[in-house]
Amino acid sequence: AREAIGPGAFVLPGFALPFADELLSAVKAISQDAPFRHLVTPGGFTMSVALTNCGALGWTSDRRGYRYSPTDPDTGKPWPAMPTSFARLAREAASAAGFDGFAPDACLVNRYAPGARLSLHQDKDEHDYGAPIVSVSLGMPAVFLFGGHERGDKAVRIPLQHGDVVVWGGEDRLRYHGVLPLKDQPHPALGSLRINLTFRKAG
Ligand code: MD5
Ligand code: FE
Repeated sequence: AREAIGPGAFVLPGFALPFADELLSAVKAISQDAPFRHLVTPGGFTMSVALTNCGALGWTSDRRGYRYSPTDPDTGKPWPAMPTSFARLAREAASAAGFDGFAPDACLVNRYAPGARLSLHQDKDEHDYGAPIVSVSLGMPAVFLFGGHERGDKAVRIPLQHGDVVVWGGEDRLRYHGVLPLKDQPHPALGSLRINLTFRKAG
């Protein structure tokens, strides 16, 4: 099933469910190599969401700005490789939403504890806005905010469950979006956590 939430934005309910256990064990291995951390924004705020990455490029932030980096600034090592199962799932989801040939080079792994939130923002640090973004939700449910092209545009609330996949591209690629503060609704697979994988073509 595929539900349009914009001209180039689609929810694929449960698309990742068959792969959820495999995805979560891979996330555990990734975070042993590249631990989750709370990044500081250029404005000096510490993010409530904890982040790590896998793939050739990883997103990072500090007082100097936001950027993609081939290495983990905490360890100086390359980010863990993107598991082939991740890249395959992202490509298949993109294709199911009408974007063929998606080849992500970055996977951001966001970890939410109860109360963590992501305020409205645009994803603008990638080179090529022609490629879509694929997002996979695991663990606790969340409410995703899907806004417009201006920060003040009205945002619609989209509930996301364990296993749901969202794909954004085309004219929806640069819409403002965010995540409401997470409620504590423990999930059998992950307890009081939510993990979100976002696949991008960053380079
Ligand atoms: C999350 N993550 O649930 C969200 C969902 C992020 C981020 O926003 O930047 O890590 S991914 C949502 C997304 C990505 C790109 C474009 C749009 C939404 N959009 O146009 O709405 O952790
Ligand atoms: Fe984002």
